[in-house]
Amino acid sequence: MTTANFPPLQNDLLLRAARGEATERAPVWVMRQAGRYLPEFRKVRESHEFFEVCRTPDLATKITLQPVQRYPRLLDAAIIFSDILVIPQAMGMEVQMNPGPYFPDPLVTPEDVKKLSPVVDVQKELKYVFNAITQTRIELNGEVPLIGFCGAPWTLFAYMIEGGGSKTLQKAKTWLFKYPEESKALLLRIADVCVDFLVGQVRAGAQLLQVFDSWAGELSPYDFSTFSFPTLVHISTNVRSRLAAENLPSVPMTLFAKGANYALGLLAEKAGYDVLGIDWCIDPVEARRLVGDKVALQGNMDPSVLYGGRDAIEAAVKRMCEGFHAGKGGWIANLGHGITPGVDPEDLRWFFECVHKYSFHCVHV
Ligand code: 1CP
Repeated sequence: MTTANFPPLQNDLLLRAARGEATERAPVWVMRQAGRYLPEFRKVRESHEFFEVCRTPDLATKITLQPVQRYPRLLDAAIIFSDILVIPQAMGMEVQMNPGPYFPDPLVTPEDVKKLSPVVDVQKELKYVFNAITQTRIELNGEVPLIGFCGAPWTLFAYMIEGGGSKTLQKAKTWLFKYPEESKALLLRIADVCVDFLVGQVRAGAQLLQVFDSWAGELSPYDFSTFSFPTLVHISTNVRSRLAAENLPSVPMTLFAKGANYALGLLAEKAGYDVLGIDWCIDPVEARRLVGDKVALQGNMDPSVLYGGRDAIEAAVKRMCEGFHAGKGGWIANLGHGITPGVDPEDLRWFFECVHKYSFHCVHV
């Protein structure tokens, strides 16, 4: 099966909004939509380890499709079930999930970079993701587009050095400030793997690509522009040129630099992405003012509103729709970060219904 003979796409709202085009309503999906809040997800996880699911295309496909099947005609995208940490694994590091990410042997000093594989054959190491994407794309049968993704170099660098999640990122920041040149070299090395991985995902059937820089907000504006931003540009530039050179579809690209609202102007102007994801710490009107009409926006309801009941959800969605509609440019409705465990799946359904109801006049011409 090649990209050319996948089943035809029946719902292109996401792709049109990502390109800044007019849409009859805002497309909607949520980050981590195939996750622990879903009983059918937890059921699969009872008998399969997290990375086993990622590495088994039948299971990854099944889980990717769960929210699409639960919310027919309400959801406008699927995102392949995987994790950002498959890149450190492909680079030769061991990563466990118990229940958060844990690296038994993190990078402590720049000497440890020698422990990484000198050359990463992404096509081989991450073939299981490519196979899952192709299988999912076939089984989706064109119902909604499929999103591929990777972690941004700064966020992956932080995990590889911290050895897991961290509140302060003390170890990763020690690297930045004590070994800036070695840090930049490692960040670029990760960025090159990201490029191969994203291009491979399009080759396998991904129709939009999202880069997650979940820890961008931990950096000062200066450090973000010094350490993270150049790698994000490296990724967008090289992915686009490689897609063109290989005659692959020129899919839209989204950057979610969580917490980097201070950098929205710079990102819209110079990062080379079609869509910028935003968290809930910035008002949509202000975000649109900062980015102008250069990019589409994605976001941004606080995921915790989903714990607040139907009235709270409806009021927040209405406000969000009004905010994003106030300006020109495409908008993809989403949460401002991943959906959290414990949300009632029926409350998420209500979120989708409210987006459909309040964004119906989302026409920017
Ligand atoms: O046991 C489980 O099932 C754990 C929960 C879980 C899930 C559902 C993890 C562990 N990863 C995932 C899937 C996942 N991760 C997806 C799948 C597609 C989707 O439905 O959205 C995606 C896109 C990710 C991306 C990811 N993983 C990010 C970036 C987005 C974000 O939330 O900021 C990050 C930071 C990770 C690392 C990670 N993986 C899992 C957890 C619990 C974490 C975060 C841990 C931490 O706080 O440091």
